[in-house]
Amino acid sequence: MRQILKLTAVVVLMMFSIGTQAERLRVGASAGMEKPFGPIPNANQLRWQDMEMYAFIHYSLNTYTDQEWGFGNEDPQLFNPSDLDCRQWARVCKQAGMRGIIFTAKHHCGFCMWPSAYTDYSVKHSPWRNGQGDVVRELADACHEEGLKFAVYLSPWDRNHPEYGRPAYVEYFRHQLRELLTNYGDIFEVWFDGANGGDGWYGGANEVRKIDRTTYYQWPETYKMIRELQPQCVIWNDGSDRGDLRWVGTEAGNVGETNWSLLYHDGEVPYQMLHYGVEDGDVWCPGETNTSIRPGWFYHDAENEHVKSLSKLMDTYYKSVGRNSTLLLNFPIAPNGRIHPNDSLRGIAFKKMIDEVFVKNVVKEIVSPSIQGGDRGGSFTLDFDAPTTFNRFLAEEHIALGQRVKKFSLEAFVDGKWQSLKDALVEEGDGLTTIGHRRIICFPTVTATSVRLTITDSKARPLISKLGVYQAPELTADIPDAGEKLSAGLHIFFSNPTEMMIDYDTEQTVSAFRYLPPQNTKDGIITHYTLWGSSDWNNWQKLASGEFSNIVNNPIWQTIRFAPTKLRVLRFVADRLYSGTRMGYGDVEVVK
Ligand code: FUL
Repeated sequence: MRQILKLTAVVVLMMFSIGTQAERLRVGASAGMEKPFGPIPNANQLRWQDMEMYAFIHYSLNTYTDQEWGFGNEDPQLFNPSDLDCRQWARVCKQAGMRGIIFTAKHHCGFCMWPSAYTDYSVKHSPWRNGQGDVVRELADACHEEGLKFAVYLSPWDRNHPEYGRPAYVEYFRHQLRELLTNYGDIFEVWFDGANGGDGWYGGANEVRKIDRTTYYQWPETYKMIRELQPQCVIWNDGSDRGDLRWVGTEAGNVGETNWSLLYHDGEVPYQMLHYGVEDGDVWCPGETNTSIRPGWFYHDAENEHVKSLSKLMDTYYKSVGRNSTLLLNFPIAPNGRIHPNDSLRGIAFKKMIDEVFVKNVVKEIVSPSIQGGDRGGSFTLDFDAPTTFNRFLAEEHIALGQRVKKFSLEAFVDGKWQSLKDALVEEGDGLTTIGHRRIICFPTVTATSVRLTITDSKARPLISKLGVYQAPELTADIPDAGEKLSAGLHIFFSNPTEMMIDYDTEQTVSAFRYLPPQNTKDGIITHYTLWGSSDWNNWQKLASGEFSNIVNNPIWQTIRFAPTKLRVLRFVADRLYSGTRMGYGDVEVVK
């Protein structure tokens, strides 16, 4: 806990009034006399929150089948990377500013990246290292060598296992978890994805299996085992039984600008609660923002030119770490067993940019500022010697004693007048609500002689542990998020609410069809499709059919490839919609 100095604001102001362009001062009063207010984080949660950024690594048989979700019957013989190098992964992640790695030890397809004693569906039955390899071991060792923490993703949904959906599978799942938590050193987090699409191979049954995700896995028993085996580990949970952290309701890379680290202990956790937390929640359950450095979670050649731009990554940083969350950034592994250079270069540039703004380019930072005011608010002014230019403001609360601040305002003293600043990254309101572990406010560059933070509403006496002002370079997006619709030039019509037709005047040779689901609603998202082609409107040839894996949580472009075919009409049929009765689309593209 930080040293307390009971100073009046006047003294504090005098102490740092000799301003230079880059200064860090330790002043003010803070938490020493205070008692916790409301739910507070435990030691594991505090340590985890301080990690700020850590990596996800998605790697499995999907890497070799160009899929996002395997069905469970993919051949282990496909797993034979020529150049698998976990040290390269760890080095890249470290240089990208990640403090740890969470690895997909088992994804939904059920293939185990370690030689589990409980199944044959693992690296043990692959040609890689003659079946003697263990990716989990190699990565755990590499993390250790690089000083990174290590964690595992173990998918509860298993599309390979014959007993999935029955009690025997839950026992199998726990055996696997025990192996991972016993044999690979310290594990900082366990990640149990909530996806359960229903259908799968299931030992050859090839059917749909539905489970009740609130009761089937018997999480309390499993949590008990985790606490025993890894007392320092935090448990990720997407909403059913309360873990130590929560999903933020989207994989797009942003949490709500109002982000309480609280939830209710019981009951369902709808999107609103995942995304914004719950102001009067009764348990500490902070948000973890997970997103991928490229559109998919697994590697796809077709996405090599779509690695997120630096401005997109910075935007993600501000909307995750800058909104009282941690950032879990995914790096997929390419088929050769390494992180692709496009991803590693961008990841490293991302970290450089963060340092550029928040380490090198400090206009002013104050540790433990003394807020002048009453029990529910107060203000603090940072003065500069000379007019100073900045566009970022940072505030941190002493969360060990609770998240308290509900609302604040921010002003800059420009040309003799106080001018209100607001968060430029929010669409509605000023975005100046909770603070929590860290809140970063982005606004257009101002040149001012002072900046003033006023806490206008707080659950209890605000305990601010740090304030900072920075100047970030303006970035332009090199990959636009929105642009001309590719479908604009197509002749599209609907023969019924779930059937889209695309008609050409003459025959075309087509080799792929791309579908972007609706971006602002889940209604109409197609999860299963069939694609037909015809040259005469009478004879239809089936070009492809299948599932758009993970499209609901990650509504990105989906590509359906097929042998080049001559056709005049394409018929795209929604066999299953996520919700609603009409197929929706953000855009479509026909690739010739
Ligand atoms: C999702 C999964 O279905 C994806 O495949 C991925 O693992 C992501 C992190 O979580 O919900």
